[in-house]
Amino acid sequence: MKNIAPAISIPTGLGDHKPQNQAVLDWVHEVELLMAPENIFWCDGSDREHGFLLDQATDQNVLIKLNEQKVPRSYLHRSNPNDVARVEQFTFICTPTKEQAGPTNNWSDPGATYSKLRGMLEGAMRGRTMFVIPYIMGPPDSPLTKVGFEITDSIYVVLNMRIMTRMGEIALKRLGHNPAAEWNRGVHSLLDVDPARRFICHFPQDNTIISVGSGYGGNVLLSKKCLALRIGSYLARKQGWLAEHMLILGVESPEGKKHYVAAAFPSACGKTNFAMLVPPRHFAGWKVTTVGDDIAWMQIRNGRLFAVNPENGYFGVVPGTSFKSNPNAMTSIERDTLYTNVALTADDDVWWEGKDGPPPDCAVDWRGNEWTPASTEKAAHPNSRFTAPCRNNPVLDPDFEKGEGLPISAIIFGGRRSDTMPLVFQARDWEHGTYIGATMGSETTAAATGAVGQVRRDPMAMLPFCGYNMGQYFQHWLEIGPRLTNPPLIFHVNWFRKSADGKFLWPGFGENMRVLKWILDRCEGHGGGADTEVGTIPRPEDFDLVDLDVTRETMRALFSIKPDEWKRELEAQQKFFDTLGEYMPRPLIAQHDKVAERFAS
Ligand code: OXD
Ligand code: MN
Repeated sequence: MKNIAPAISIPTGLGDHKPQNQAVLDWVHEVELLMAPENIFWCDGSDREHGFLLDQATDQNVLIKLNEQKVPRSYLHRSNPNDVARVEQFTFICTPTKEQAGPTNNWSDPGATYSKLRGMLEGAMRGRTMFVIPYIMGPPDSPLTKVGFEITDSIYVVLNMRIMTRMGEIALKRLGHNPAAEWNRGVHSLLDVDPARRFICHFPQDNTIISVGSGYGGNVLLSKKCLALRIGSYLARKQGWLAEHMLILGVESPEGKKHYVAAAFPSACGKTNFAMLVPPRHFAGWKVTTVGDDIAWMQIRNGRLFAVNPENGYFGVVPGTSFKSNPNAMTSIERDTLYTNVALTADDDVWWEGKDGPPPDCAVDWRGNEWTPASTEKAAHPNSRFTAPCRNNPVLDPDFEKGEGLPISAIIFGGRRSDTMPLVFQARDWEHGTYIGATMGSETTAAATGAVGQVRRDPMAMLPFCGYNMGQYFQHWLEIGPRLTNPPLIFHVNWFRKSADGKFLWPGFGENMRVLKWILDRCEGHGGGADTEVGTIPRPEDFDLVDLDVTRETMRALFSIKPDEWKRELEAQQKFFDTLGEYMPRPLIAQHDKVAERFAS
């Protein structure tokens, strides 16, 4: 069988940057003995190393160099067509007992799983180069920052990790010599990219991740979903902080008053767009800045929640991204970007469905086949991605790297719901807000394999990412509340409600500023609202519609709370709570019952 990741030959002076920490050296040696690579490349994160690896990746056809004039320093990668999204069915939490992983996770026994994976990894890197990537998650000087090492045989992973994390020397410095220091062990091998031998396994008690058989970012950039969320959430509970699937944005009024907001939406539901929002003309003088677009780590300081973005890059969904929908993302990806599974034009530019302007007359689609506008297939895969550095974002928050984090005034939960959920409503308090997050539902998207468009419970957008029992995760949230003397206010939004004829009722994108403005008014104590069965909604006079082409009737539809829809919603919530059995915290059941009572009375 053809080796899909042939070894590179390593020039002197590169690939030899070992740490001083004996625990890391011992672990790498152990993995080397198991996987028998041809050689080992210790990454240092330098520019010289970067240039060398890019040359190797293009020589091996892992990357295609794009037009230097149109997209400088950028490349296209085509994945194996069987490997285009996260695989939740093959993702495991390997805790000592099944209960510790809880019913929302796939569980497998740690001992048996280590043996199975060891069998698969034995000799897996024969004829390949084993890359060792040291990295940190979090700003360089933050108390929340974590060190990780990822071993991989994929040069594509190395080049992505260089964008997504702070990689190389900086991690060795942070780790130091202490062999007992906390650090994450990540092992990844492409094996033969066979879905039958694809497993993403987490061992929270050992701070270890083993991922095999995939090259897709969400499965193999172990810093992201695996460390920052699954292992991260486990560590967060143990250590008293929060690891969440949330964007973080800053919003500043024309008078210079600034707030930070964190928002949890499921995968491919617009976190990147919201984090880079451009306020419409009516909001001249308002500024929205991005701290993060996917993950928030939050700690309590002086009774407030402070958030950092542990990442250093964006791994975003490409289709639909345009100067109209997200100009800041477009600027972020016009250079220094790795594209995965988009189309290639005749002049070596990239194209995707939803990009500005007309489609090209002909292109090569994401599978490498000829494509024209008459083709029935999509040119770009619906989950095609960009990997781009945060520093490319023209609205990157100036305090993006502030180690202590940024104070969070509001937390927003939101799903993709064609019906039931109003445009926005506010929770009464932290406990009610925790209930709203815990009962979030959303229609599934192409970010994970499986059917698209089906409503499923996705509590706090963490269903695929919580590294332990979801009931205990809810309890952890409940316990954070009383520790906050100045808690963020909690809201729920839904940009995706549709009319009876299937059209979106709300324009979304920049116009979401109007919802954000009401949220800020509430945070500052001067926004009005009306109490409903589910929470507080803005009254017509509380919500700024000036210069917006949305009728009062549409607004009524956007805010309508229909008892028959809510009956179904409450039943679905109850059914989900039931699955958590004895781990389901009583206060959240009581919150559910209170809403049900309000509809009954
Ligand atoms: C992501 C995801 O890639 O949530 O961020 O799938
Ligand atoms: Mn995500």
